[in-house]
Amino acid sequence: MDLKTYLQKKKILIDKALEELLPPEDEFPTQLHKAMRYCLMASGKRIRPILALAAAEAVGGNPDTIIHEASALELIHTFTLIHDDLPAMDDDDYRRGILTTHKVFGEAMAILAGDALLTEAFNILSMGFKKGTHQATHIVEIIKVVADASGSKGIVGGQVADLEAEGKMIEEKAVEYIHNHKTGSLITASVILGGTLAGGSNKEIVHLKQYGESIGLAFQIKDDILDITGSAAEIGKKPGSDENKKKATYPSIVGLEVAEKRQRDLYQLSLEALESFDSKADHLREIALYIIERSS
Ligand code: GRG
Repeated sequence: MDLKTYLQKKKILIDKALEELLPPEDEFPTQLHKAMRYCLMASGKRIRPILALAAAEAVGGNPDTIIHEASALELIHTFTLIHDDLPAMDDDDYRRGILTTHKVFGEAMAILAGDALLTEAFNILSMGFKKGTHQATHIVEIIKVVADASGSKGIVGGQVADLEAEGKMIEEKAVEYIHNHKTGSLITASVILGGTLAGGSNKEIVHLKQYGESIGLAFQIKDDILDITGSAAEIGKKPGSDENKKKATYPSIVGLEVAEKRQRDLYQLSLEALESFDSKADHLREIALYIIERSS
């Protein structure tokens, strides 16, 4: 199966799980449930859940057994998008090709929909114990990994550094901190989650973490590049917004050419991290290439 088909098939599985996991729109409080579904069910690549499934495969596990936990990652990711777009943060009007959640439902409801997605994600992560689908130790481990990736030393820390860097000329190391935290941490957590739930060894998890860190940084560098080179149809929002907001991005600090070289180097590093894995890790290898070559 080529990667395009693989990504499409996995996206269908994740979309189906998300549909089942979220409260229906007509359940009270209906405005909240509508707002939670609005951005979540819009077209997203679902790359974080797919990475979790591919990591489960890489350690010889059955990805079908971790669909719910993988989908929880998409709830967290969507929550960060909704809050990132708020007037108090990046103040964006479009996301995933549609108006942002606060533009449609108002700011208060967008904040609350994000809050509810985040808390529901941890609820879903804990469910495997009650259902008896996963070992309690694995569930506790992944909850810690995802909580660490989300908090002040993860996404929130990266977002704060990102907001503080607006309009400033900062060092490459500082942009790397922003990218590794606001974006890389959840991507790394995704592969650790998949590997852990599928019973990967400590050594395998260490290598998956290295892989995640490389592709996580590469993913945000590509995001920066697409904001310059992509079209609105491809990226689902207005291009050039980083420059307009004077965001500290990789290309703005080191130039487009160096940024492109850096992501190719990170791709190589991600392959090296997977050297001890056999062909079961091929989807992870192919996804790493997709990350630096994608156009959306
Ligand atoms: C996690 C507690 C907690 C708070 C969040 C708002 C915030 C704090 C952080 C913002 C983080 C953020 C939005 C980072 C950008 C990540 C990124 C590259 C988004 C685009 O991801 P894609 O390309 O988008 O995977 P799709 O739409 O395909 O899912």
